[in-house]
Amino acid sequence: MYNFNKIEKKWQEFWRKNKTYKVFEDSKKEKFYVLDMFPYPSGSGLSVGHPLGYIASDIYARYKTLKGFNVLHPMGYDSFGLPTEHYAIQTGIHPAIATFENTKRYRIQLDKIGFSYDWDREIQTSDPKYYKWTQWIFKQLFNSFFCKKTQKARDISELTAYFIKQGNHTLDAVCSEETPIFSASEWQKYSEVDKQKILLNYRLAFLSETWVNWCEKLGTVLANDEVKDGFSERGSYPVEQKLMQQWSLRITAYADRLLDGLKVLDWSTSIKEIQRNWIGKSVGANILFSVLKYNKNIKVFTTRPDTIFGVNFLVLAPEHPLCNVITIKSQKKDVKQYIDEIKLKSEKERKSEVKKITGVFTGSYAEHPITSKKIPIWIGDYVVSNYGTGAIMAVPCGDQRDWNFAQHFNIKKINVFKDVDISESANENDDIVIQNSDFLNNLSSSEAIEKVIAVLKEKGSGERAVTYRIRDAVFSRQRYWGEPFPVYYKNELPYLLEDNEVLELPEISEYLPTSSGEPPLARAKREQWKKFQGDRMEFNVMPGWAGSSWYFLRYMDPQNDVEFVNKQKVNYWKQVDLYIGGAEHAVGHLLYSRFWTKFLFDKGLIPFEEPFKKMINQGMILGRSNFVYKLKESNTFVSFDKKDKYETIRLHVDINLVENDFLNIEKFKKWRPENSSARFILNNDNKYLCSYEIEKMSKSKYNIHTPDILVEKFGADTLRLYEMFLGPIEQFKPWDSQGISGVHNFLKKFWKLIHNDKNEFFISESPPQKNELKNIHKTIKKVEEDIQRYSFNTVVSTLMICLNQLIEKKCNKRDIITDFTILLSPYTPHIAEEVWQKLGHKESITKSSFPKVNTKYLIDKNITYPVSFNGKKRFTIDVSSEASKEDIENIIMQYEKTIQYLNGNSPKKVIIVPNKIINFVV
Ligand code: ANZ
Repeated sequence: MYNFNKIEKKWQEFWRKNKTYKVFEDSKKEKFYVLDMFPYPSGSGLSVGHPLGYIASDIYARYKTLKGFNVLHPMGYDSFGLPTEHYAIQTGIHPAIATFENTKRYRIQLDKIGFSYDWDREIQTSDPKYYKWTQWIFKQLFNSFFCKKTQKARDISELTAYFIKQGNHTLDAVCSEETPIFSASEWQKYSEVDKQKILLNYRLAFLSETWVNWCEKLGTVLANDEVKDGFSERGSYPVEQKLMQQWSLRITAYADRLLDGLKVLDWSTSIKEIQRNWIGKSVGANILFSVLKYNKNIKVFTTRPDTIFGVNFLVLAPEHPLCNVITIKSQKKDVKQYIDEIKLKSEKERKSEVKKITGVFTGSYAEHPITSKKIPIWIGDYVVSNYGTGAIMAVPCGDQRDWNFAQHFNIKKINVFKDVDISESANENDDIVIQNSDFLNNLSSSEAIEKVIAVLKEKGSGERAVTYRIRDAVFSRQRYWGEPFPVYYKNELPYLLEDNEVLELPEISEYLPTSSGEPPLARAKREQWKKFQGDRMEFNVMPGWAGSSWYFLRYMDPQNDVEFVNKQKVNYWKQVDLYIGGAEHAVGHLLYSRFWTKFLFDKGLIPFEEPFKKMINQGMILGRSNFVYKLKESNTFVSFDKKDKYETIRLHVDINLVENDFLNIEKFKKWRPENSSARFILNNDNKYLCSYEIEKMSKSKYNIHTPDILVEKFGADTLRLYEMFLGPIEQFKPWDSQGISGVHNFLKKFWKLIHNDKNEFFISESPPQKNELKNIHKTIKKVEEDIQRYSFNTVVSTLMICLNQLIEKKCNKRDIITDFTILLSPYTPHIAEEVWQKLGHKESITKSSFPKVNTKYLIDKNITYPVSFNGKKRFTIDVSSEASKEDIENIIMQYEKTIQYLNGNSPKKVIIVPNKIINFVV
C-alpha cells in the first residue's frame, strides 16, 4: 500500500532536519537562479491556483540540481499592502500581527507541498531588517541624477561641483521642466533653500507637484482604476484632480534603456509589447507658437511637423498653466467653469470618452511660425496635460480628433490640402505627398518633416523632440502599512536621515487619515518616531512595488546587516535565470524592478542591468462556480431547469454544497442562518439543479479548491503531478478535481511494481534487456527535452507511458527503476526519496544526478524477414531487431498482406526463426 501521508511527512521532516535545500556560493559549481514571484500573504490562504507556478519552478530547480548546478531557489513574502491595512482599520488588529498570522499559514501550506526552498533565505518586505535596505536604495536614488551624455545615474555631488564651476547652461542631464537656467556665480548666490529646490529638479527620487485623483472624503489619492465617473469606487465619494506634492521616481530618464533592454530578454512577445507601449516612444518636434498680445509662447509636441501648413487652431489641455494667463476678459467666466468641470473627471475617463467633445475658446490668438497667420487658441480635454507638452497644433485635415473638434465648434476656414483624404491621412506617418503647402510641395512626408524642422530651427521656433508616454512614477501613498520614508522636513524642504539605520514605522492609534486629511502617519507623536528630526517627519509611505523591485537581490544575502547585498555574493548569483509568475505584472512590478536594477548597476553595486533573463507567465487556474436561483422578494429557490417561469436572482453557492451540480439541500440550509427557512422548487426528478460557470477562482465566488484538502486526500506528490498534467503551463485552464485520481493511480501502480503483496520492497537484480534499456533511455531523452522547453505537462504523460511499458514487461529491474525514480523525483520528490532509500542509498535523491541518455540504446535496427506460406516465399516485412517472438507474431498477424494471403483462414502454425524467416503453415 502506498501510504503517501506517512511518506510525505517523513521526508518533509528529513529535509527540514538535514537542511537538504540549503545552498551556499560554491565557486566550483555553475550557479542557476530559479525564482517565483513571491506572494502577498492574504487572509484567505493559498488556493490550488497559487502553487501552479511554484510547482513548475520547483521541478525546474530540482532538475537543474540533478544536472549538477548550484541552484538558488528561495521564497518570501511581499507583505506590505492594502488588504492588511483595511483589515486593521476594520478590526483594530495591528497589520504586523495579521501579517504574521497570514505568513505562518502560508508557510504551513507551502511546506505541505514539498518545495525545495532554502527557507533560511526567507524575506518579508515588511520586516524592518528588510525595509532598512529599501529605504537605503531610496536614499541612493535621492542622491543621484541622470547624466544624458553617459546615459547613466551619477552622484548628486558631481552635479553640485559642476554648478559651482559652470552653472547649468551646458549641462546635459535629465531634469524637471521648470528648472531655471543659471550661471556659476548665480548658483553661488542662491540661498541654501533655493539650492535644495534646484537639486530636487535633478534627483532621481524627487518631490513635486503632481496631478492626482484626490478623494476628499476618503482622505487619499486614488489610482485611476479606483475611480468611476468622477466618484470613488469604494463609497461613491466625489473625486477631483488635485495638484499635490508627491514623491516620484524619475523612471522616464531610463525610458530608452528600458526599451533597448527588452531586446535581450527571453520573455513572451506580448509582455515585451505591453512594456514597449507603456514606454511609448514618439519621435517628432516641439514647435513654439507665440501668443499675440501676451508675450508668451505655447510649445506644442507633434509627430507630424510636415503638416504645419494645415494648422487651424491650437488646443491646450485644461490643466495647462497658460490657460488662465492668456484667456481674454470676456472669456474668463466660461473658461473657469469649463476647467472646474474637467477637474471632476479622471484622466482615464477623459481618454475613454471618444465621442463627447468638450472645449472652450480662450479668445486669444497665436502667430503661425511660418505663415504668420492668426490662429485661435482653444482649451479642450482631448489634449492630456501629461503627454508631450500638454498642447497641440490642430490639423483637422490630418488628424481625426482635430477634425471632430473643429466640426463641433464650427471652427471656420479649415485648410484642406488638395488630394489628401482625411480618414486616410489621420494618424499615419506614411509618405503622403502634401500639395498646396508652400515649400513642402511635392516632398514626401519624411522629407517634409526634415525640411520643416530645419526651417523652424533656423527661426528659433522649433526643434526635434522625443516624447514618451511613460510618466515618472508616483512613489508616495497616504497609507500606513508601507515603508516609511527616511526623510524629515526643515523649512518645508525634505532632507534624508543621515545614518544608515532603519526608520521603523511608528505605532499609531488608528490607521485612518487625520481629520485634516493628512496621511495616517501624521497621527504619530514626536516621541513615537524613534528618530524625529527637523520640523516634522514625512507622513507618506512607499507604494507596494518598492519592496518587490529589488527582493531578488536580497535572497542572495538575506541576513546582511551592513550591505543590501554582499558584492561577492551578487557576483556569484547574478541575474535570475528563470522567473515564473503572473502576466498581470507586465507593467508595474516588472518595469520597476528593471528600472531599479539598471540604477543599481549604474552605481556599480551589481554587475548586471536586467533582473530576469528568462520569464514564464503561468496561466490562471480557473474555478467552476455553481449558482442557485432565488425568487425575487422571497426565500424560495428554484431549480435551474425550472427557473425560466419565474423572476429570479442568480446567486453564487459554495461548491462544497454541490455534487455533480445537484444541491445538497440539508447542507445548504445550514450554510447561512437565513437559509434555514428557505423553500425549494425542485425539478421533475425531485432534485435541485444548479447552473455553473467557469470563472476566476476567488473567495467571493465560493469556488476555491484549497491544496490542503487535496494533499490530505491524495498526497502532495499527486497534487504536484496533477497540476502539471492539467495542460501547458502558460495556458488558462479550469480546475477539475475529478482527473486527480487518474494521476494518483499512476503513483499507486509505480508503488505496486516495486512491492510484493506484503508491501515489501521487491526489485530484480538481473541486468536489463535491450528493449528495457531502450524504453528507459527513450524516456530519459524525452523527459529532458521537454523540461528544457518548459513543457511540464508532456513529461507527465511520457512518464506514464514508460511506466505502462515497464508494467507490461513486468520489469522491476534495479537499473531501470533507479533511472525512473530519478526522472520522477523533480515532480514527486517524496515517493522518489522513499524509493531511493529503499534502493539502498543513504543520501537524499537530490544529491544524485540526472541519468545520461545512451544513444546506443535508441537505435532502431530493422531486420527484413522473408514471409512464406507453406514454404513458398510471398513477400518481405521489416521488423525491429528488438522485437520478441511474440511481438513479431503480433505484427505479422495484423499485416495487410498476411490477411490477404490467409484469405479468412487461420494458420495451423506460425514458425518464426529470429533474424531469419517467418513461415505460415495453413
Ligand atoms: C499635428 C498632427 C497632424 C498630429 C497629424 C497628428 C497627425 P503619438 O503618436 O501618440 O505620440 N498630441 C500631442 N500631444 C498631445 C496631447 N498632450 N494630448 C493629445 N494629443 C496630443 O501622437 C502624437 C500626436 O498626438 C501629435 O502629433 C499631436 O497631434 C497629438 F496629421 O500634431 B499631432
